[in-house]
Amino acid sequence: MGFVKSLLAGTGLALSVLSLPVNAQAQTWDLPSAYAPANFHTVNLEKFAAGVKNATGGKLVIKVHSGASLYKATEIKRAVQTGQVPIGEILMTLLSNENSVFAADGLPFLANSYEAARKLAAVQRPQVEKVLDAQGLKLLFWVPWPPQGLMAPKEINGVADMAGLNFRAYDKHTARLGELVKARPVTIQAAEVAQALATGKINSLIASAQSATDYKAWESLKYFYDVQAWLPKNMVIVNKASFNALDKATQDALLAEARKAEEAGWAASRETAEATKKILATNGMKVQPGSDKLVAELGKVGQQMLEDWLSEASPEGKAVVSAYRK
Ligand code: PCA
Repeated sequence: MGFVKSLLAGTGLALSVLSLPVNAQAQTWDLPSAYAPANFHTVNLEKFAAGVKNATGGKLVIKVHSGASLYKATEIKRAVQTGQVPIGEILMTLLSNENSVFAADGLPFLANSYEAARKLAAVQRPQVEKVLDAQGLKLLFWVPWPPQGLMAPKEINGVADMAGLNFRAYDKHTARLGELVKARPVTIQAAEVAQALATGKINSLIASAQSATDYKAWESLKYFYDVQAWLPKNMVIVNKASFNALDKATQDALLAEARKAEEAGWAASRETAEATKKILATNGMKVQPGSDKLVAELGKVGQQMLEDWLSEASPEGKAVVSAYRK
């Protein structure tokens, strides 16, 4: 190229005349995410990125920025929507203020197994796609977290035992749950939880065994109750303008890889649920199912939350729950 450049230097011709058409140029897309590098969601994103690179012959390269290193968990949606980044991963329930349809999978005990989560996802998808579309966004794929369990520093035999605990919440639902059990909810996103546990700012939380592993919860908490309360989803969204700017072959490759990542992600979630519970136990946590009393009482709290949520839910949110119940 140096020779060509020096030839051109004398002619006044711009070098860009010789470069490839825009569509054929390689593009790099930054993908912000909020969870730890070893978290199965992040691992799945890396595989998705590798698949896209491979399928497009390197024309589209996705660079994953995990651990909220590029944007905070709560900022990723806006960053994608405003085109600061073309693509991102976000815990969907964090968007409940925009439309309650985003939080239907964060309701305790509405859908609390992988089978139920699949059924909920199937009815939630068209409604979520509709809302995202109106915002200039497109859902590429979504993957559930493993079932949510309760972690505490002491034995919890019923919700009364949760009263007064410094309870970490990650969204509106978990904050409400904390209130209803008379704990002291404080909302903290994943990247800051390990420190909040270490300093005692929080001493209880509801999250997956995967997250408990990311947080090394065993360093301060002894009990993990596998109450399997719900399976919230992370979704990968793309800015529609960025997507539309891709050539057709690249779009198709991206969508095909997204479908693969969704399948692989659901399978990985199931495996991770079991594997990470073992990690907790190996590190000394008491991993056990919740007592019948605890599960029944949490179920009651969930029932109340569902009723409250339905009374204010958006039409899309209501449609999801009624379709799910059919
Ligand atoms: N972990 C995420 C949300 C759901 C989960 O299992 C968190 O701790 O923020």
